[in-house]
Amino acid sequence: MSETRDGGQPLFRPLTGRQAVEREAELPRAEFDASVRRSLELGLTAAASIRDRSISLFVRGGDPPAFAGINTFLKAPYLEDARRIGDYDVAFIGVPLDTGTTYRSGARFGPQAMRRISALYLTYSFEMGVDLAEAISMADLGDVFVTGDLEKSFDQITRAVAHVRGQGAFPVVLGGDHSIGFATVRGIAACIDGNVGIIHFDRHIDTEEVHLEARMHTCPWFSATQLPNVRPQNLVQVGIGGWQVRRPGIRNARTMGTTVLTVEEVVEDLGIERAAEIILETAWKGCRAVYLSFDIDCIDPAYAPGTGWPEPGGFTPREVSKLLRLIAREGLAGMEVVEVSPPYDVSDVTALMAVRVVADTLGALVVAGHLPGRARPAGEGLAERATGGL
Ligand SMILES: [Mn+2]
Repeated sequence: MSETRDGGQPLFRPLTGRQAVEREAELPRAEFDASVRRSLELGLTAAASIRDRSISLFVRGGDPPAFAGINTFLKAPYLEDARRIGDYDVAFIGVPLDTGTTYRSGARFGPQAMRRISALYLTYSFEMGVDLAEAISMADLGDVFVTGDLEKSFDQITRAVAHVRGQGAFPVVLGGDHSIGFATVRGIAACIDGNVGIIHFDRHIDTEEVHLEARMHTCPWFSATQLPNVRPQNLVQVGIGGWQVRRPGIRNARTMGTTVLTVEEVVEDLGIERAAEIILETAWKGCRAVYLSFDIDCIDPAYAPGTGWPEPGGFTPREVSKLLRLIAREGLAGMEVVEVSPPYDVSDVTALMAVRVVADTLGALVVAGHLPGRARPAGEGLAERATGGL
């Protein structure tokens, strides 16, 4: 906007949307071009009548219709050979487990639903001015082989996350119910030579020792903060409140000394920017790395109804996006999105929001320069030793 009324100062600052439109021209497209070449090679050339010769015969890459092709998360290549995950910056890991639920189940279908609806997303964010496919290499590792036994499934998840992180890739875990939070943190913590903080978004406190005789989805943070390098004073619980926060968990949180922020406190009392500062200061204090555990039920059920324990009064999607952008600026060691329960979802809106949480976080990590960036290698079998050879 250079027009002025009197030839003096511009009347308006340039509009954010206009700036974003201009900035798109600066983004590379080398990876996209390579994807087109690859799709023409592996997927064969199109029929003679097709004028756009970047279209292939079989969908293998490029810019196909969103509804075509085999679903992976954000169209990342499916990595069949898990030994090669160290070749990538980011690994998507499905954990289809919901035997830790205590009311509405269905989160075992979360990874499927998130992969399917992620077909709607491009890898480019207009406002952030980033194209994930150009900036970082991503692979979909498929799902962890979970079992009917919760504890054995935890061992599988820990081993999977430690493998990915130990190979230097950034793990993005697609849950699954929240019981997996203990197992994922155990995998991350095994790879970090120092303390690990946790930023936990949720309407529920999830700090019970056991519930229904097992470490259910009401329990992950009690066990996680018993790990040698994970301390309750670095656990920040964001969005807790309402009529579903079980009192045994509150008693434990009081003893443990976790930091708890309510929705109103974040949005109205502190404001999102000040809240983000407090969250970061608490999680990072004395730590080498911070893990993000995002329960989709921290978002109001108006926007995210497809979940195990919907609790009215949660965050709006825009509030969450802003918080995530601020938090990711300091870097993360990995992340998970849990409690998406597709059988209770409406028009895939909950799964859609869960994908947005991942995309926003990855975009912010790229903008802040934390991705690409090789994870500090676990080295000398640190992960293997620390997980007790799980
Ligand atoms: Mn919850």
